[in-house]
Amino acid sequence: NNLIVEIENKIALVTLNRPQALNALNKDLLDDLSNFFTKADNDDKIRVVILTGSGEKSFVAGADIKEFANFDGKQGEQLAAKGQENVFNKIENFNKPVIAAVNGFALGGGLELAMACHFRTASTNAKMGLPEVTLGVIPGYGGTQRLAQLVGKGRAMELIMTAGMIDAETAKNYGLVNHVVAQEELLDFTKGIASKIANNSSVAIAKAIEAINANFEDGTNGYEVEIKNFGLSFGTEDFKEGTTAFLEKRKAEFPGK
Ligand code: DAK
Repeated sequence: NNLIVEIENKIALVTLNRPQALNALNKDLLDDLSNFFTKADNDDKIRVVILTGSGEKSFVAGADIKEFANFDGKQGEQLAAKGQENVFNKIENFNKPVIAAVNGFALGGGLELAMACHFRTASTNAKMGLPEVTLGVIPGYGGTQRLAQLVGKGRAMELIMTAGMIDAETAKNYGLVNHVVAQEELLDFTKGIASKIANNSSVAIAKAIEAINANFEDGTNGYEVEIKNFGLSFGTEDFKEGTTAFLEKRKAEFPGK
């Protein structure tokens, strides 16, 4: 019940569903997310994933404070490593596009989850921030890294140090979200983007995700990954279909192979 998954037209709408705690991330919800992505990887019915929060108030209001309040240093470090590997990095490196539809508060671990997605849309009421230092901790699910990548080092420093919250328009100006729309339009708007993506070559998209992410990996030359993946694209059925359809002046029907 922590996760509601609805699949339609090759788009999986995944709703984080703990409304009593503003969808805060507890262990069960993180496990469910991890399991969902493991299964979705091999599910041909899914080409794009949209993550959103239940209710009208919150995407995810952070990690569940009740749960982590009693952790010690060792547990904190282990759980950060496990969470980053099983959920946040898994989403970032997922070979199908993952879009966060930020429908309200995205705080702490909630903003970290949205930032692990490939890009973000937001409703006008959305509020984003990393308030960890008000609790005496720092972001532990990749927030110090991804916020600086997305908005620049100076803005990330200020947001994390002040624990400030920014509204959706500011987030768009910062490049943290790509689009801001009215709340009642958010899901349809985001599904519209997802269906454009779903009509394109899923094989090519997977290779593009890998190449774009390579720029942010230590010790990896993104240009080399691009060259390799560019070459690999030529052997695919999607490439044959895409180029043939263009030459035959018809819309491509990609097999996704
Ligand atoms: N955890 C648990 N419960 C939460 C919660 C959270 N993060 N956020 C909200 N809730 C609960 C509230 O306690 C309240 O429950 P009841 O009292 O009704 O039982 C219910 O949701 C409704 O919230 P409010 O009554 O507070 O609603 P308001 O509209 O008045 O305020 C708010 C909305 C979002 C401004 C407020 O709820 C708020 O400030 N929430 C906490 C925001 C926050 O500080 N989040 C945590 C950031 S730190 C880790 C890795 C990462 C992290 C931790 C550990 N490890 C690897 C171990 C990350 C840490 C963070 O995310």
